[in-house]
Amino acid sequence: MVALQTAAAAGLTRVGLQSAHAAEPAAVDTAPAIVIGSGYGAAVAALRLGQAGIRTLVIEMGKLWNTAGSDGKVFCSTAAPDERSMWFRTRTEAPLATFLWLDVVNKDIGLYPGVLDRVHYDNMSVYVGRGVGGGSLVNGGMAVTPLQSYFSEQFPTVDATEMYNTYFPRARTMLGVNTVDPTWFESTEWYQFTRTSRKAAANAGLKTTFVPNVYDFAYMQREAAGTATKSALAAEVIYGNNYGKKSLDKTYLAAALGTGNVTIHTLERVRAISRGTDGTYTLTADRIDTTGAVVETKQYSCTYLFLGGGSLGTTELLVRARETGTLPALDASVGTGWGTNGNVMTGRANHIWDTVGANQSTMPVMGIDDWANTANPVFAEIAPIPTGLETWISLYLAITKNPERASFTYDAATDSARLGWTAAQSAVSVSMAKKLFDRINSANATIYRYDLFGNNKTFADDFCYHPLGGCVLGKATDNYGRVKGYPHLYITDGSLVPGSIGVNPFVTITALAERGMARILAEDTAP
Ligand code: FAE
Repeated sequence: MVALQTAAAAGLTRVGLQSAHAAEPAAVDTAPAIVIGSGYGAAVAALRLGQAGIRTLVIEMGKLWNTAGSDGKVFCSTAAPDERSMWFRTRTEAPLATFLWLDVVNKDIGLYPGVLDRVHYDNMSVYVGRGVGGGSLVNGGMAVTPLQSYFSEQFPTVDATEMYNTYFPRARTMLGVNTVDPTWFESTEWYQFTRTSRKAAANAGLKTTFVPNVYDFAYMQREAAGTATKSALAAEVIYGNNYGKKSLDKTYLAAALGTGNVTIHTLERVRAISRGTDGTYTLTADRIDTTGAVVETKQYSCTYLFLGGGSLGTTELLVRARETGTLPALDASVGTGWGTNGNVMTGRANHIWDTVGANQSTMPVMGIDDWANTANPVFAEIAPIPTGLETWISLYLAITKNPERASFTYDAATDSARLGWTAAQSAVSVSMAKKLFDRINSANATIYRYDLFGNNKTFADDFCYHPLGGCVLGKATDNYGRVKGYPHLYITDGSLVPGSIGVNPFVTITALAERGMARILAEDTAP
């Protein structure tokens, strides 16, 4: 952590123990191991490689988020977004398009490598984090372990007992998972919105459950008491949290740098991967400045290459490598098995007496758990709308058991991956979510909100927070993430998860990466 802060203060784009001490560190073009990306899967890889004494270079396309802007804050809030909010945009693209049909949510901003990206494909756009820590910088921190039975359904070749006894607990400990104090939850104004949604669900005979989080709830209680600077209680979340949240830069990545073997290069986007006749991998990466201009094209080489660019990033790199012939032997399943985790967002209008409170914590702590309903399995996170005003809105991010999957194909004209997701595939998620929320509306005599998602839509069916798959475990890779056809090439991120996991996914991604790294370090890197 010290290394992260020192390096950021010096304005460096290379972060590590060595670089923290030197103004102009020597270029590291060759490393035994390279990790692409710095989200969950990448961070696990970096730490475990560093601990194994293997010199490792992490290449991240986003910024290191540790330097305060002119307002004294590293990140901006959802209430006042500026250029730090979004990845090279001139206007924010928040999940809620409008409020009361008014265009008051989104704001014009300057072009900058901001922390949240919304990647647009036909019929689906995907929110992802950009920066050292990947999605952990922008997400809601919900740290949910999936039902063992559904995990086994999705990963039939993985030893679930070992996952639940060893790797899930290891991931939760490392991530700093904790739970809200139930007594405080029942009394605080900051979770009135959750209690109102719980009551509406209970009226429909639906079960709710507390969900753990990586936001430090002791810190949040101090925020509420006025003794700590507010973050979750100051509308900070999707554009980053200045305090309280244990994002990866404070957990896995800080520990990785602490090994002394890991260096992070930022604002460098890997675009090509090839393999030499000696079996080493060569990468081409574009280094950008904060205007987005490519200021240098760099070559790297390594013996062990770990892909942690996330479902979109890793899959695009491999689809491009296969189709342009730089890694021609990649399996035909690379690019397939992609899904949205059944994501769909919706809002309900409560009665005037069912207030949700002007003050809302940005960290969700409860879900409506109807996953056991085999006719229509849904797990719906009770989400905040932290506007500082009473809105009477109950917002939800539903995770449905949508079986639809799509594939990525390589588009030579744009040198990028295209996603073949259709509107009909989103309609499957909507129909499942609608059954659940129709039940809640009918039990409470309430209706949907029409003013939030544009075009009078009641369900946001065109974006997701949980991109999963593209390089599915056991298909594109062996049972541990080793890429088929290419020795010493590994995947550690959400692209391994086959499109659905039934809950918010980062604990699963982290635990699977822990499992893969344990096996790979034991078997593949011995001298
Ligand atoms: P990810 O965290 O996306 O990291 C990939 C990293 O690689 C990023 O930093 C990229 O910038 C970088 N990268 C990609 N391509 C390249 C390249 N070519 N060269 C260099 N760098 C590259 O991957 N999940 C939960 O479990 N609980 C939640 O409460 C939750 N809330 C969410 C809220 C929002 C708004 C969003 C967007 C997501 C949320 N998620 C949540 C999803 C979660 O953050 C996501 O599943 C994980 O971050 C995925 O982890 P990966 O390691 O796959």
